[in-house]
Amino acid sequence: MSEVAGRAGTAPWPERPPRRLDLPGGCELDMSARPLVMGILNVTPDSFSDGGQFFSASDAVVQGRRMCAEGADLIDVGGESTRPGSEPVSVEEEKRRVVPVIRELVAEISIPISIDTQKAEVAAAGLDAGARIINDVSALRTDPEMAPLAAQRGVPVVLMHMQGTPKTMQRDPTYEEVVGDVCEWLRQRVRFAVESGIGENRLVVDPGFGFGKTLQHNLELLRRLHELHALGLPVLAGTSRKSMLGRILDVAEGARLYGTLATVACAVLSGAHIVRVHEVGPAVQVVKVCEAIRRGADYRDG
Ligand code: 7PJ
Repeated sequence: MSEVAGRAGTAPWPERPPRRLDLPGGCELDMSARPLVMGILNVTPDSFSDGGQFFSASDAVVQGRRMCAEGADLIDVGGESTRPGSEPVSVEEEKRRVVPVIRELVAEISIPISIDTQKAEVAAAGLDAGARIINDVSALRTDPEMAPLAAQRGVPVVLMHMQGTPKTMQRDPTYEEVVGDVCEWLRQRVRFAVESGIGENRLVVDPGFGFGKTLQHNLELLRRLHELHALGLPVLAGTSRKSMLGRILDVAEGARLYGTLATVACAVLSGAHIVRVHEVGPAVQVVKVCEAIRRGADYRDG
């Protein structure tokens, strides 16, 4: 039986096309060996699910260090909550939260840091502090200076789908056909990014779980995540602790780890290139095991 166990290629899951992302300074992120794990580091008093927990800069740095030790491939630092109904934060306040954390982490760890913001001035400060990727949940729509900034600095951008705005998005999300609509919307944002001078080798697409979507929309996107491969870019999936899990499990945000891991497994088998999670260690294990199942006995990490 052992020769059978070693044979890959008969799995029912879609292939994950190999993708690479060019970082500034001639580095690249390779997503062919296995999907990458992005750790979420929210430096906010009111963020989605770890509200207040990592609000002080030194606590955030400790958490970032821990994520790195647990095997994170990237860390996403954000200073403004985008939870449904949340209020915006000033540029100054957002910079004050994220810049010291990024600066300190960059001095200590070598994995790339992304700055999660919709504001070009905050992104610029984050890049000056050493971040190497922009994660903009508005897909370059909120701030007209964001696309020129990314183009000029030569940094990758995560383009995330959202219907509506964080304040209004969960009121009545409607789609003709959610996967097709999200794909088409992302295709247009990719075109805009490329026309703005951001190379295709510097773009990531993300269906934006929970951003203007019902539970059914989220589940459909997760089941059919591989259809986003048609865009020809790496696909990022962020489901960690989100309310879709609360709807299924009826548990609080802090008790959604197992549910999150089920979505991570599904995302990986559906072809995600990057998973964005709060709990890095458990997600790294899930990613490695899912990848080994897909590939067979020839799987080697790294
Ligand atoms: C996402 C995000 C996501 C990307 C947030 C939270 C909620 N960025 N920022 N994708 N979600 N790219 O931290 O869970 O799904 S905010």
